Amino acid sequence: MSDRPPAPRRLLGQAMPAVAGLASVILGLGVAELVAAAVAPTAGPLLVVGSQLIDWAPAWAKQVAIALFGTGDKAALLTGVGVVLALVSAGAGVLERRRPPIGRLLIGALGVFGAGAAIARSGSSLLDVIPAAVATVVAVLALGFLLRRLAEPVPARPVNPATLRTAGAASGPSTADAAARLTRRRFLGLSAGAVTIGALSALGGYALQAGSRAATAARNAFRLPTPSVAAPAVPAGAELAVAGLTPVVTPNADFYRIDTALQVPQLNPDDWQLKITGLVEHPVTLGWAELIALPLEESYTTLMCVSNEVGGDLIGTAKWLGYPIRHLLARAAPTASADMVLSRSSDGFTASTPLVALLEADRNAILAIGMNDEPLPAEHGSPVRMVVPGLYGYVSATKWVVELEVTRFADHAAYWTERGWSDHGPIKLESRIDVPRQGTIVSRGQLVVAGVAWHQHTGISKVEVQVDDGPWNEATLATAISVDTWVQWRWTWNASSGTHKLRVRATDAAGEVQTSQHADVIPDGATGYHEVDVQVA
Ligand SMILES: Nc1nc2c(c(=O)[nH]1)N[C@H]1C(S)=C(S)[C@@H](COP(=O)(O)O)O[C@H]1N2
Ligand SMILES: [Mo]
Repeated sequence: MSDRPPAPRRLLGQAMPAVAGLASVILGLGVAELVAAAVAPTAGPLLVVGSQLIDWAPAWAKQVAIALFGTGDKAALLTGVGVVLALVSAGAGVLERRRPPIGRLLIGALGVFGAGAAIARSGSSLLDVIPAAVATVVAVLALGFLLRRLAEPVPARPVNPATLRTAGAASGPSTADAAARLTRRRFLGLSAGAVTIGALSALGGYALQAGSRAATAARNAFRLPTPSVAAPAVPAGAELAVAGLTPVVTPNADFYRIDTALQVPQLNPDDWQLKITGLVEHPVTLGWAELIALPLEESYTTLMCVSNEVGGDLIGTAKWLGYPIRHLLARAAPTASADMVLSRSSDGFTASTPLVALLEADRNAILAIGMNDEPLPAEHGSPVRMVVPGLYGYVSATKWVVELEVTRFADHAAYWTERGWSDHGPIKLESRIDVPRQGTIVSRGQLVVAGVAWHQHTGISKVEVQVDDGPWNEATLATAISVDTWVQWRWTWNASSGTHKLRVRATDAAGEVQTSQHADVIPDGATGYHEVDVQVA
């Protein structure tokens, strides 16, 4: 006779680890939804994986899914993800029981996949990997815990002598059976507990994320209104077509992002309101429906961060769609004593913008709702942000803006001003070399040197390049989109062997020559010449 347990018991022996795998993953995913609600409300692992699969799926697969499931294709996808996940989790339990730590490694692999999906989404931040990481850690620990409970038999309770008499000699298999039953019962109780906690956390987390989901849905459903003033087409000569040179218009996905928001605010446009308060004759309240019905204007503006080092990349250009702030301020009628507008975001950030900069008819200060023909992305301030040509972002470009308080520099300080930065922040004249990159080895002869230069709201008239300590050579300027944008430049260098230093400087349309004086980014922006060292072979 074989000493293998009978078939049903063998099956039970397999089923328990499978239950452990399932219960662990349900607990992990549930807790992750709760964590997501707190740190990254759009990064719950299931939805993230689902939406990435949609993005990654080839077109034919999407066609097949739509043909099979119609408008239920998303639900079918999530069900599919759930079924695959359940099978893998159960498998992980069984494998872990047989060959530890393979099961836990399998769960770890699922976690890496989930984290990868979270970070692959456009506009994602490092915080978005936290839910997947939490799910993985919780599931791995729970699996180890549950399987250990299965491996350690519960000692059978001391036997009641009465039972002993009736049952005869209660030794051998029957005690072992009783112990096994107890062990199983305890294990199943713990697994049920894990599933319950997981399900409740998932429900709670999901409920807490409802606001963010609604905001995302509203943003996705929104179509930008037709501008009443369209931006002129980007001039044919704006793009110099040099490999490695920064494109003149920055795609949203590549646009730098700077803010103090640990978690990107998820505002529902339908609930958005802007209040104009403070030193005004008529306080104004503007709702979303009213804003998008106003005659909106398109314009190209290069936005820049005061923290951009010389040669840095915290700068980008977009086509913005918005409404001139001066018209709204005209409605509010600022009083004569006012000289500043303190804009406030939904998350408490503030920026101090000179009132005149917002009132000037020739400076395109706008409340923007569109960025490069798309509704403003969440991380760039959805649904509404400010864009003011010529001023660093920290004093002008308030994202998720909900209030404009008309006030005086003497009475109020903004977020960064309280932290040592200047209360005024006009952008400084600067230029940058993009090609060749620092430290590259290039070959002798004709070599294209190229980059960008900017002095928003003034424009650039000249760019010059210097090799080592030689003469300044005038570069060819591309056609600027407008004085509010950067401009590309190029210069052809007849490179001779050796190590060389390239240096760039710009002159603006007012005749100011860029200063060579090095200044730190704090308190009001860096200056100095950008230099690149190359080795010519
Ligand atoms: N609400 C809010 N708006 C903000 C900030 C912020 O921290 N919070 N940072 C400002 C700074 S310092 C810059 S440089 C720009 C950057 O805008 P971007 O992230 O869209 O590139 O946003 C500005 N608007
Ligand atoms: Mo900034």
